[in-house]
Amino acid sequence: MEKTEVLLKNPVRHNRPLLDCLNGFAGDKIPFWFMRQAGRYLPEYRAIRQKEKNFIQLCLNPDLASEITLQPIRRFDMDGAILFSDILIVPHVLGQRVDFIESLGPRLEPIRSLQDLQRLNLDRLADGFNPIYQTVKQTCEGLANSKTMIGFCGGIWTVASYMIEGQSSKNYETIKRLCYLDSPFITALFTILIEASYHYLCGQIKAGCQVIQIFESWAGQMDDHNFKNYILKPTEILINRLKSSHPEIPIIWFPKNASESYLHSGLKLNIQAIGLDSTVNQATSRQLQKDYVVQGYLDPIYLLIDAKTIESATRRIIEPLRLDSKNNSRYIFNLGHGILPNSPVENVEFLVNLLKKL
Ligand code: 1CP
Repeated sequence: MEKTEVLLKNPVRHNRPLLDCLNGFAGDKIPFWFMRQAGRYLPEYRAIRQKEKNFIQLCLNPDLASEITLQPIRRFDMDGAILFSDILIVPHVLGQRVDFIESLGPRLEPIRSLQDLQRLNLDRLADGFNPIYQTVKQTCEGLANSKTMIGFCGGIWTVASYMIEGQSSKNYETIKRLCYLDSPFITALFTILIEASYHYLCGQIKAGCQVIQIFESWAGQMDDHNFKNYILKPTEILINRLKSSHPEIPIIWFPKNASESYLHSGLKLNIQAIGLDSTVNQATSRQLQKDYVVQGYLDPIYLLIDAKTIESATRRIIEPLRLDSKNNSRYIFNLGHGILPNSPVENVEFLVNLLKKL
């Protein structure tokens, strides 16, 4: 049994390989799960989606959402189940209008001024998130003892970018302008989002989540100065609050396309693991592994190709990471981003069988 310095204070072995790895206990297999492991590539997901066409309503339906969370586990037996929900549930519950439009993605009524912030209301959180907590409870009831229940929220910057831009953005013009001008509106919006995300994560933990992942999907957008001020700082506040109330819960932070900026920032977040995207270079991933468990980072495009190509790419990623420089197991396999909807199920199955053998 190996212990490492990223350990939480008094870690306990739970015989859940994913959770144990995050707590510094070695196992004989590489734990794995996939971002967007529940979703449109699965026929059983598409069948449920036919019944509930409104994506937000789907996320707020505990029977359907817990069923969807469990679908990939039943089929592939991953080590972690990630709550089926979305990062944009937070603005929805705060009172912003959010619609998911088929083939277009999310559309939000933009919030861009202090006055617009009056449309948001923190009092709605207690009731608004309840169906999601119920989903967590129901999912945990259906999970084997060896599995780890993963809760999540979006990073403050990433969620704010959708709230301000109103949709997926090409160049983040509006939010960047506001940040570069040090707008008091940004400070006020971030304060609300930190508060809402903190309460949301605490509720997920109370309902049964054992690990939290923070998805900072649009982290790779800023220069060093702004990365520090507008991405790292709000993340640090959220993480420190969560750590002071829930020191035992490991946190995985996924700063997409920004692990190098993080490495060179001089700041260290109180996290146990860092999620790596597909562009990270091997030297960076090895360097980060000195301080954290690393998770990642097969490019999901490989799953669109064939078994032979998947196998060689997977082995290439795993080999340098499966043991760190001190021979400890500090590695969780994942993709570098979410599974794509057109991934053939048999390719996912091939990857899973390969991972179970390695
Ligand atoms: O059925 C459908 O058409 C909906 C597709 C879908 C799904 C399955 C969306 C819309 N969200 C989700 C689920 C989801 N989203 C999960 C569930 C758990 C899992 O299996 O992993 C999680 C964790 C998310 C998180 C999420 N939503 C992120 C962060 C991770 C990432 O992919 O970078 C982001 C950026 C979103 C926004 C979002 N949700 C959905 C869409 C189409 C988008 C926009 C993506 C973009 O801007 O490009």
